[in-house]
Amino acid sequence: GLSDAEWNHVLGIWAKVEPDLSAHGQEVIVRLFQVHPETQERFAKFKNLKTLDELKSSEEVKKHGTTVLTALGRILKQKNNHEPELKPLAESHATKHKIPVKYLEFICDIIVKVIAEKHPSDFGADSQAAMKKALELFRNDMASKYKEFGFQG
Ligand code: BLA
Repeated sequence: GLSDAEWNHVLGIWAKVEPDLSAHGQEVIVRLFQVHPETQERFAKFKNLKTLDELKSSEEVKKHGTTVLTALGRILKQKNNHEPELKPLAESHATKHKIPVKYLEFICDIIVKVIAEKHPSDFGADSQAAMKKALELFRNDMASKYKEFGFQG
């Protein structure tokens, strides 16, 4: 788990992300699709978006980015007592969307990078390390729940 100091880092930087959650979320999704195009293919609703311009100007992409970071924020705020939030997410991702754990790793790495770019002076080495640890916990718990739902991930 994370120490109290580490959770303070995680929730401290999250408080800086939240006022502009949708811009962060949009950037994360656009970057995910650019760096790992195979991830975009998982979204029936984004199949029509071909160019970077189209991705950047899509309200639906922005909306999905907001959904993702809102859910992640709720989970982080539970400080690892996230079972009630995590379970339905793991279920939909295991049985409906079928999202490999590898893709969760891709998006988590991008989330850290986007926060680092947008908040260079508030997201120092200790905060980054704490956030990476929290996201690793999230991913590991998703992976073990996946198995309970019969998805090897
Ligand atoms: C949908 N993803 C969702 C939803 C939530 C999240 C809350 C809507 C409710 C649901 O279907 O369960 C949450 N998505 C997250 C979180 C992360 C995230 C917390 O990416 C990451 C921290 N889901 C993934 C990844 C992909 C993904 C990596 O975790 C793609 C590579 C796909 N999520 C995905 C898809 C949907 C979805 C395809 C359905 C989108 C739709 O058609 O509306």
